[in-house]
Formats: sequence, structure tokens, C-alpha cells
Amino acid sequence: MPRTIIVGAAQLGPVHRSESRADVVKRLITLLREGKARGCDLVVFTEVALTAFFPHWHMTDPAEIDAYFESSMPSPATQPLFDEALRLGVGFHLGYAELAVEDGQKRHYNTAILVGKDGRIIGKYRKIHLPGWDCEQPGQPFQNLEKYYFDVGNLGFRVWRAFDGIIGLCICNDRRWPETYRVLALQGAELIVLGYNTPVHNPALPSTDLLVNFHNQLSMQAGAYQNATWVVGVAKAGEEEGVLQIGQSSIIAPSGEVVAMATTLEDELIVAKCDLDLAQMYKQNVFNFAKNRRIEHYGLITQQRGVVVEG
Ligand code: ING
Repeated sequence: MPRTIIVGAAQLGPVHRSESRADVVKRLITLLREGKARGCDLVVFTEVALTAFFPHWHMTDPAEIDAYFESSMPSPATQPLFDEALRLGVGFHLGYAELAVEDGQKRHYNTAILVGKDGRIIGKYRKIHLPGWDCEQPGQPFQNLEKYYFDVGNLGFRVWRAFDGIIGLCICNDRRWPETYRVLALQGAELIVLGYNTPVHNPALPSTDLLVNFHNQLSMQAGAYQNATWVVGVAKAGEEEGVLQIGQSSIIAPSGEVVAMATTLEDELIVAKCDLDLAQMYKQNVFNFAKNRRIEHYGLITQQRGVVVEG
């Protein structure tokens, strides 16, 4: 009997600053219910799903900034989502801005959680690869201030046994770094889920704008194939607070094939039955790390931060 998990990628259209968390949670519940109706075991929501992606603009007032963060999870605003998921018997993944107090210090993380069908939080991840700038960039059409608003995640890349498989979490820019998938795959990941907020225009590198959708797909398809794992990437899409963001939410097989992709820039659920044993097929053959990967022969490059080749 193959181990399968029916996964829903629940893309969100824009979330505007004026939209309350209660209204956003209603949208998430609508997608969750559609997922249940379509047989989903797990519904994957996007990065910073509860609010507009506020790193796209500069704020200085700590209270104004902290208003975008959740200081508990479930929070009062998200409790209805947890309750409905429990009632429906569907697990979910949620990305949100997390306000934590650690060693007496306030910490701000770009966080994602995996929640089981019993409504309990199975695992938590805090975003490690924070793109953009740590200070306002003058003259830009919009900002990317993740280094300004968020602390670097301190939980590492981890996997959890859940939904009859091994599931890993990462977030947005993490998907562009091969190390992300490899570190999760070395722990046995068969399914990696992530959300993203990706503008069509990159003010720091406008020459790549025409490639933004290609790079999105390339990163996730390569990550899936080269690490023998399913990858589910879920967008916050459409024009949000003046920033047009890509959609292309996708469910990608360990073969690297895209088995489902969103076709709108709005709230949209795509669903696929993911055969987790397909991941095992690739792990036992092409990407058999134990038999085929020879890290001891790679030379020092594996331990060095980067190598400048002389001459
Ligand atoms: N967003 C973008 C992402 O990695 C980005 C930032 C866009 C970086 C394009 C490089 C190129 O998809 C987030 N939130 O990381």
C-alpha cells in the first residue's frame, strides 16, 4: 500500500494593510474547507499569511511594527483556524510573523508551523535566509527590510515524522539555497513545504525581473529532484500594497515535475496526491546519499565559506 498524502497548496491573493486578521482567517478557513472537500490531509498556507508583507515598507514605531507579529500561537485571531482544522480533521502549515521573548529579550522571527489533524503544533521553523536590507533604501519603489524586521532563525532546518512521512519546513528565500533542501534531505525529508512573498520586480537586480517566475520554479524543481523530495511552494500573490507578487504556487514531485500549479494571482487551492514512496524510489537509486555521495572526497570546499581560486 503506497504511502500517500493529499496536499493542498492554498495560495493567497493580496492581504491589504486595512484587512483585519479575522477577515484573513476567514479566507484561510474557506480554503481549508475546500481542501477538506477535495480530500486533503494537509493544507499549506503561505509566508506571513495573516498580514500584508510589511517588509515592503519602512516603519520606525516599535508598537506599529509589533502589531504585525503574533505573540502567541494559536493567537486569539488564529484560534478559529485551529478549531476548524480540528473539526475537519485536516492538518495545515501556516507562515506568520512571530514575536518571542528569549532570555528576557524580544525577538522577531519570520516563522512557519506544521499543525497535525489533531490541531496540535508538530513543528516550528524560523526563517534563516533573510534577503533584502537592514535599513531603508531611499529611492526604491518598495523596500525589502527582512534583515531590519526579523532576527535570523535560531531553530535550524529540521524535519518531523507526520502524515505518515517525514516533513521539512523552510520559508521563501530559503528555497533559493541548495543547502536548505540538502540539510532537510540528509534528515530524510520526503516532503518540504514553504510559503513565499516574491515581487515581480527586484529593485536590487532589475535585470532579473523577466526571470523571476523561472527562478522560482527552477529553485523548487531542482531542490525537489536533487534531494528526492516533494516540494510544495505557496505564494502570497497579486498586487499587495502597490507591490505585484508572483503566484505559481506549485506541487512538485521528487522527479522535479510540476504536478499542479496555480493559474491565478488570487486565493486558489491546488491539490495533488503525493506518493511519498516515490521519494524513497529516488533516495534508494539516483540520490542514494550513502552509496553515491562522497563528501569525504570533495576536498576542503565542503567546510569553507567560499573559495577564491588564485591565478
Ligand atoms: N522574498 C523574495 C524571495 O526570495 C527575493 C526575495 C526575490 C530575493 C527575488 C531574491 C530574488 O522570493 C522573500 N520574502 O524572501
